[in-house]
Amino acid sequence: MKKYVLTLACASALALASTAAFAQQMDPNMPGMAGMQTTKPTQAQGIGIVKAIDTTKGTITLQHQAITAIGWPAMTMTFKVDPPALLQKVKAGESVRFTLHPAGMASTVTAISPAG
Ligand SMILES: [Cu+2]
Repeated sequence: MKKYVLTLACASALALASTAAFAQQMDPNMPGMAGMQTTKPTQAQGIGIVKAIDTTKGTITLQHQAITAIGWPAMTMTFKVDPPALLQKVKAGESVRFTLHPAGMASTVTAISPAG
């Protein structure tokens, strides 16, 4: 009698374990799986100093601080500005806050204003 109960308990433990393993391996729609995907931010905020403005090309050269949201170190680089009219709002030598649409070296400044 006692042996029968033990065997039964063992069998259900095995059944439970294999069901759990199956669910983990086979269900890609589990909430846990979706949460593991990292989403890239579509915009990031930066702070920097205007080094140069080119209204003909519609570009701005910024010596920007690190932008941790997208893993960028501090550096000086030239950005396309969209819309180009944003270039009227700032001057070379000025400290600015800006919004970036991150796309590596093709990143675009989509908003900019004097940091004051
Ligand atoms: Cu940069």
